[in-house]
Order: sequence, then structure tokens, then C-alpha cells
Amino acid sequence: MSPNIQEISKTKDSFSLKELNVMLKKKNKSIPTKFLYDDLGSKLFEKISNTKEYYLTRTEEDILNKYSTKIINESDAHELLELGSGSSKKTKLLILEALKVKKNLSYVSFDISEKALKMSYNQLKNISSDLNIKLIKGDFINDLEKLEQINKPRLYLFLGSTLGNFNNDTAIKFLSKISKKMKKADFFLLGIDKIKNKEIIKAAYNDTAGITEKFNKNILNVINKEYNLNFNPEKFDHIAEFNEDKSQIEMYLQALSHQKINSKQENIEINLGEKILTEISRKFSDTSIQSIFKDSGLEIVKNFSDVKKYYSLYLLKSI
Ligand code: SAH
Ligand code: AVI
Repeated sequence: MSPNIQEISKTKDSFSLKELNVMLKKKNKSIPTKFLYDDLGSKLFEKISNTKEYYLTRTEEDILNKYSTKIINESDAHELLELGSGSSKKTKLLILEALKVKKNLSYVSFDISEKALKMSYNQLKNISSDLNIKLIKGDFINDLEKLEQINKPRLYLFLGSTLGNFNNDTAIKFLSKISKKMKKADFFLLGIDKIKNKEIIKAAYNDTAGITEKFNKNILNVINKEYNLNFNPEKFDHIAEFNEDKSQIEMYLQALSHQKINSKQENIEINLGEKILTEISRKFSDTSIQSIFKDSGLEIVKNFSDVKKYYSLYLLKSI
């Protein structure tokens, strides 16, 4: 039986071809990161999570294995609400822990990708009859306001360091919205990738099996389908470089030739060697993330980390 998915926005449709054209005509070209996640993109992200180079997922999983009991005891939540949940594989650890102390636990999985929501459902559907699963398809940038309030304690989850995919303004706006939504009894668990040796970071986005390359190039198939364009992903190179000044990975598609892309509106021209930005992935220090929390009305209750201090799971409260 296919799961029931509530759609709270027209998601990708809410971004027009006109807006995309503007982004692709600028000197510094870019494509919105959310277009990385169609069915194939969601599957490829899961594969990336299992590569030897991509330390983020397994490190976060290690921290959750160690501290789930503490997190659940502290938050005492009746509902876990996860934004950009992906497959919910790591979240299962928290859910299993919460089920030990709560009857009638709710888990809300919120994602832009239907494939991710289905993976999440399949991950969790058989674990307990005490678990009520709700799947919501929406955009966490545009649709947060539409999430309904409940009168029992809720634990908000934003894992995988997806916050790193937002620039500073967007990160503060996003976190402020959550902070405003949070009631006194609510907690927020946020996964953050930390600054470390840059070779380790670069390798995570340049895996030798070439899965990140496929993930990056797939963004062109997604926008081709969505906006009836004719990008050829094979005419681009995958680039993921570390910008030390901004402490972020920048993922680009670099044109291997001069190209003309047909569109229902104006055609798009890309020069040989020109780069299209598809994603930033910021790496934070304790200080840089704390300053963002301060500007977003959040305070740290606990910082759970791994031995190497590669990654942090911050348990937060709204001030
Ligand atoms: N939290 C999971 C998945 C991280 S991948 C983990 O830690 O493994 C990022 C997830 O965010 C994907 O599932 C993707 O579909 C989702 N996503 C990306 N942009 C989104 C947006 N604008 N709104 C909602 N979900 C989004
Ligand atoms: C989801 N997000 C945090 C991932 C990241 O590391 O920025 C997406 C990703 N991009 C390339 N590999 C993984």
C-alpha cells in the first residue's frame, strides 16, 4: 500500500522558469540546490551517505547511537518533527528510544522529495503500532508557517548539516522561524558539520566512486524535466572545491564547451569553462554557529559531539 502524503505547497512549481533564467544569465550562475532532490537525487544522496569519504552521516549516526537516550530524556517529546528528513535512517535511533518511554508517539517527516518521504515511511512503518507516522511534502524555506501547532512537547529535528546548504541570511531566517514556532516545552536538535582538515572535507565531496558527481549532474536532468530545457549533463564537469575564506564547499558544474540551451523564454548561453553553482556546504566553528544561534533566538542546552570533534548535534531551546 502506498503511504498517504500530504502536500502543503506546489513546491518546485513555486519557482518560475523566469527566475531560473535570471539565475542562469547572471555572471555568477547558479541553480537552486533543492533541484538536486528528485527520485534519483534522493537515491544518490543515500549512496553518498555510505561512501567511505562522506564522514558526515556516519559521524552523526555515531553521536546518535551514543546520546539518543540523553536527548530523548531531556526533550520528553510526544512528537518528533523532522525537516528535510531524507530516509530517516538515523532518526530511527531517536524514535526507537522515544518509544521506550512514550505510548502514542508521532513522527512527522517533512521533505520536498516524494522519494525521500517514501523511503522514510518504509524505514519506520513496521517498528511499532505506537508510532503514528505523518508524511508532508513541502519546501522548508517557503512552507514552515503552514506547519500546524500542537499542544504537546515537540522535538524539531534538522539533521545531516543541511543548514550548511543555506547562506548566512537564509540560515538565520530559517532558524528564527523555527525559534518563533517553538513553545516553552519544545526542543530543537540540529546537526552541524564542523571545520576540520580541508583534505578530509574535499574528499567527502569528491568520492572516488563518482556518486557525488552523478548527484551533481542530475540537477540538470531535474531542471530539464521541470522546465523543458535541453542541458546535456555529459557536457559538464563536477567540481567541488573548498573556499577557505567562506569555510564552505562550493559545488559547481563546469561547462566543457560553449553551449546554447533552448528554453520557452530566452535561450541561455554558457561559455566554455563557465561554472554553475549548485550547492554550498558550510563548515562551522563553535563560535560561528553560536553567533547564528544568537541572531536566531536560540540557545544551546547541550552540544553532543564525536571524539574527533568532526560534527556537533546541538540541542537547542528558543529564548
Ligand atoms: N536529513 C537527512 C537527509 C539530508 S539530505 C540526513 O541527514 O541524511 C537533504 C534533504 O533535504 C533531502 O531529503 C532533500 O529532499 C531535502 N530538501 C532539500 N531541499 C529542501 C527544501 N527546500 N524543502 C524541503 N526539503 C528539502
Ligand atoms: C544535505 N547536505 C547537507 C549534503 C551536504 O553535505 O552538503 C548534500 C551533499 N552534497 C554533496 N554531497 C552531499
